Amino acid sequence: MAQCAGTIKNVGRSAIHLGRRYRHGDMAGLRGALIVLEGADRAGKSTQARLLVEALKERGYRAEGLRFPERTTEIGQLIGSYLEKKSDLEDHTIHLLFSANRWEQVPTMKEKLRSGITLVVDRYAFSGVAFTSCKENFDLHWCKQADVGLPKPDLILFLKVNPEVAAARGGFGNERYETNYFQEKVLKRYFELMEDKSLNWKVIDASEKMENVHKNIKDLSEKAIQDAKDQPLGKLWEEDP
Ligand code: NYM
Ligand code: MG
Repeated sequence: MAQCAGTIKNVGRSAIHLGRRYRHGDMAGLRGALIVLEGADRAGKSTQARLLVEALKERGYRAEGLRFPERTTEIGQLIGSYLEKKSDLEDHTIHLLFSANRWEQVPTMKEKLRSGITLVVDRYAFSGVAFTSCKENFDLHWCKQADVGLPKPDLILFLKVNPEVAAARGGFGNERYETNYFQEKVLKRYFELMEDKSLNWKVIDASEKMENVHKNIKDLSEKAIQDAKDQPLGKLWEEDP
């Protein structure tokens, strides 16, 4: 009898568990959302990405964070050494390595999205294009080509921070590109990329208090998860406007 009661209790519990999982995706074959954070250095991308993953998990979603460049892979180590100025690489070459560093993660990303996991990505192809296209003799069109066909983000959060607030957050590090002059050029490129209305860009005022920025990001992300769950995953820049 005791055993029987126990069984009933367990059945009840797993039904609740299944109900919860069903609501948030994977049991019905519903996919997770691909959410990207972009913005200049010191905009708070990494902090907000971490807070977002934690908040989504707390609310019962399956969510994981990733970042580009992913410096731990072999390609990522070449990139890391370039950014730290320990090595020099020809400009097209490093651009293509940044892109390859994304492509090498694509099978894992697709698998996770398919299984219902929402991915929160700290920088993506938009960083790749915004940074390289600031170099002499590079244009946006060429810079986009290597990333055409990557999984298309369901939401791109652009963290916009005014220069005074960014300055108050501390100085730049010593990596390549970490100068005011370069970053200002990068921002202009981001704004050009944001004109592409086939992508779901949202500009976030990241000069506000961390908690307010977080709430804003969390609300937009939950909506994106709901909207994406029964839509096929798109391909980035396949139909170039
Ligand atoms: N960066 C990042 C690029 O130039 N191209 C890319 O494709 C990506 C993903 O690397 N200054 C630049 C932007 C950053 C630097 O990024 C390292 P982080 O988020 O500081 O690790
Ligand atoms: Mg940095």
